[in-house]
Amino acid sequence: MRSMAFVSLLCFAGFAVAEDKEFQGYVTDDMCAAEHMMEGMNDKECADECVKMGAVYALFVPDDAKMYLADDPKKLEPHAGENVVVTGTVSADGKSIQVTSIRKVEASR
Ligand SMILES: [Cu+2]
Repeated sequence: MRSMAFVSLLCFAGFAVAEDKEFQGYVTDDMCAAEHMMEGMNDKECADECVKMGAVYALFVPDDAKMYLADDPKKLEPHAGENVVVTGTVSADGKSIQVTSIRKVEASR
């Protein structure tokens, strides 16, 4: 009987955790978002430069026409300018993603 109670407790905890979602988009910075403004630079160079000037890496998701910040922008840094799928959960305010994993994808914009 005791073990039964333990198992049902575990199940309950499982439901309380927000579900991971996949976000397909590309890594940019929060200053440029969807469009990079600096001429003569590719997306990665622009994002890197913007971050040097105080921006943070962010994920732009074209399907949502929305930009998300990451819980830790450093997780996005190695993927600057790349198309990626980020797995994670959205924060309560909907502005940032608690990143579980990031994988690079070949995708057309
Ligand atoms: Cu930029």
